[in-house]
Amino acid sequence: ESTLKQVLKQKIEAFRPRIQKLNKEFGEVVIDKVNIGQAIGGARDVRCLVTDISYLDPQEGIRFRGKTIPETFEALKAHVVPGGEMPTVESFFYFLLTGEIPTKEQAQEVFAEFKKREALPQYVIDVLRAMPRDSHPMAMFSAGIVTMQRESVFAKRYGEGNLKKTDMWDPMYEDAMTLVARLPVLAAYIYRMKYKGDTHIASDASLDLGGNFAKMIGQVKPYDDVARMYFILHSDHESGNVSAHTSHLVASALSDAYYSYSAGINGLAGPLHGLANQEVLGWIQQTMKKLNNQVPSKEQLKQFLWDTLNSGQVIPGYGHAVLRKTDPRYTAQNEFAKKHLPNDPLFQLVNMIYEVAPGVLTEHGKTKNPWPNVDAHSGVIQWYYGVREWDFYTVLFGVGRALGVLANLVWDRGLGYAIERPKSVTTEMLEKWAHEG
Ligand code: CMX
Repeated sequence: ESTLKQVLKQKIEAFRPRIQKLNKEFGEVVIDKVNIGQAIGGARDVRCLVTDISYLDPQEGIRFRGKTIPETFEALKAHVVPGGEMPTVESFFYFLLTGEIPTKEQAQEVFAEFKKREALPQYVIDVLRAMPRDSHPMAMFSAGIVTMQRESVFAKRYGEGNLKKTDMWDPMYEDAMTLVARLPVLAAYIYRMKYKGDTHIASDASLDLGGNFAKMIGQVKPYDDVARMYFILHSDHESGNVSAHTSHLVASALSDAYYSYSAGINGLAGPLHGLANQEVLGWIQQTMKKLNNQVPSKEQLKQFLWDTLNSGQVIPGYGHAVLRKTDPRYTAQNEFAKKHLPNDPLFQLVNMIYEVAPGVLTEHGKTKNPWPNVDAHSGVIQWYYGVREWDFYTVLFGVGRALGVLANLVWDRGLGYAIERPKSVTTEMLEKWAHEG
């Protein structure tokens, strides 16, 4: 049994009494109340989910296991791949799951586990190949994931009829490890099949998850660091966002990781969520096209932003349901780009949008947050390195998001979280309560 699994077992067992005590002794303590606006408005800000993997502060942005993004990278310094600047996904996943920084040996074990599990079964390839080639890569990604459900260790153990509730995290962990290991291979297969003439590059047993993904899609250094950075930055954003919440909700019915994450991917594919990074690039390209590929002046850019808003569209990559400041995931990518692609015209345009859009959005007066989110930056770095098939960008998000979602699902089972079942009311009831004040 791997060290990670043993550490996890200890941690889960030590943590479980905290949840049981809260639930049993303090279950009636009120932590929030819900108003009509929230019932109609997507449950915005209602505190009714619990996770210890990450926390999103509206001002400061995400913390993974209590650490900001720069603190996380600093803490994982020993796991930076030689010659690069980003830590391995393997070490980060250990950290997300346990809250501890792994030793070199512990990270090496995760690496070896992933290698053992990563091979994409032929039947998945057959299913992908049977889909119309113009299917969106997110539809292929989701289908690929759910196709592997037949291998779920959780479903099998549950079906045997003697799986104790306190042991459920164990097969969930097994499924999570296999899924995380296979997702980059699945994503790379889709990429090469759809966009690179159906030519494929074999997995390299010597490379870490990020480096191997880069190689499999046909990229060279420093794209391996781009891959590691992307997967880490996109991993987790607490539990209420659509992809994380959908996965948690589906898993709460004791559906396995394959069913749950495939569902989460379907949510990530929406333009208000993960698809925004594809939309950003589309928007930028459109803007450049109108100007015969010249970088616009600030005045022209202002006009394009207003045209977009006036036609009833959102400015993709701007605004957020929780954040009220610039997303530190945007900042982390901006710093990387400043170092590696300072003179790239699209990067310069991204920076110019950052100077102009918050003012326009503030004047427009609707959004509660005029600042950029993670998606405002991701596409531009991909484009620079030659990953120009922008409908693939959300798949990259999905490979990364799996790290957070699956870590959460393991803990959900470990702590025995209940099936989700919020209560609905009728409009008539709302009107009655509105009338009564
Ligand atoms: N451009 C124009 N209008 C915007 C806007 C933007 N970028 N962001 C919010 N608004 C509008 C909303 O559409 C809403 O308008 P209505 O009252 O007409 O419905 C109003 O401002 C208030 O919205 P809000 O409370 O500020 O934001 P929400 O929590 O409802 O929505 C989000 C959050 C992200 C969906 C929204 O900001 C948005 O659509 N942004 C653009 C798409 C995007 O970048 N999504 C990616 C988010 C990160 C991710 O999940 O990947």
